[in-house]
Amino acid sequence: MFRGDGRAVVPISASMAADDDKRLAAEAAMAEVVDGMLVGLGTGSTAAHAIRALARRAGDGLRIDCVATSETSAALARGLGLSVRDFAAVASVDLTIDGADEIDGGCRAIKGAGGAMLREKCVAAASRRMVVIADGSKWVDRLGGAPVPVEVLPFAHSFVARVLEQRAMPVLRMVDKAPYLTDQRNVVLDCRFAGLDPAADATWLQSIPGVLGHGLFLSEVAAAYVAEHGNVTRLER
Ligand code: ABF
Repeated sequence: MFRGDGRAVVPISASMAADDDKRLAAEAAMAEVVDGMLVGLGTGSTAAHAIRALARRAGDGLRIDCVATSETSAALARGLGLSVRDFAAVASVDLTIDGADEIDGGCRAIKGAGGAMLREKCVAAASRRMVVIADGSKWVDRLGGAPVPVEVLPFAHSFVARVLEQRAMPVLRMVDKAPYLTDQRNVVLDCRFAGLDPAADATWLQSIPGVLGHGLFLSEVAAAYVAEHGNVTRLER
């Protein structure tokens, strides 16, 4: 394509635009980071932008400590020079910045496409404030278009799958032709609900023996920074 002045116009691919929006959302959330904070690091590509932004600020003198929601994020953070503490030795976190698969206008989210939802929920629950960062494709009117990831004890996998079939279609997450294993060595059943009732289904999931975690975050998220076509919208709970 050429513009009127004859200069070539290279169309930006949708994925490049989405990644720019992810980076923009991550940068916007940096406004909430204060010197001396213990910061929870999320998991996924959007959270990775936040980790890189935090590392740049730490390099410029920002004094923060971190805890991570996955081994992957811990490795990325340490590789960038951030101090990452063992969450097992931490009672509370000042601010957690994490991604999401879906976020609605009331700051309720579906998370876990990255498989880290159990640790993410523990860190989110321990956080004084938890914010989501996302590109515009994650902002929905109603949760449930995305599957709800459920972390399941391998010992109980078949039993839990049978129970989940009462309300959802559970699919065992696979990678390289083998069951995907979380950092805790559990399996993940991605559950598509025909008509998700977030509150009722979260309670139901938690009641099933063998379910160790799920991706419905209905009360943890205080705010969200959603970037779309270069513009950031801040959602407040
Ligand atoms: C993690 O990041 C998960 O909870 C969520 O599913 C995922 C989103 O990944 P991405 O930012 O790469 O879209 O927080």
